[in-house]
Amino acid sequence: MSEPRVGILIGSESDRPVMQECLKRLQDLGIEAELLVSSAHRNPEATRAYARAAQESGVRVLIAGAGMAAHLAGALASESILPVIGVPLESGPLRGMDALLATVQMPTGLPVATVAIGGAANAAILAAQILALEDADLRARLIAMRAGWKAK
Ligand code: RP5
Repeated sequence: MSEPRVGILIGSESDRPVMQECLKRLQDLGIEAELLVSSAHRNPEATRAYARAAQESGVRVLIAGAGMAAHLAGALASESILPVIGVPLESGPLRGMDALLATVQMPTGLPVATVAIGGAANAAILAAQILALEDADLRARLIAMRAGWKAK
């Protein structure tokens, strides 16, 4: 197996069921990916170390899924020049609105491409589209995927 091209981090084990869909979509498109739990708040050192080492280890896109005070995507963006996609997750009394605002409202210069609350599938597809800029086979698979939707 080759090195993962997409690194997916989640803030808690409780985020795994939703973000598993992101991993599955990537794998269905033939993209090597890994999904790890690493909280920006509860394990900041490991999160920082992952972000700093990601590009060197072959990762080309980072995806972060977190709920509530969701700073995981922003933490990755602050430590890496790789594109970062944020997935705000529904969790707690505000049901994802808190995570949406925490993820999307990044300061100028440190963007996080934020998808919808619970948008794990779109995060995977956006990551695939970024990788497809340099990968004609993947581009063909994405076009075929869209054609399949049209047929449905
Ligand atoms: C966030 O708080 C996590 O990303 C999760 O969405 C939420 C709840 O975490 P747990 O209390 O289930 O660990 O940090």
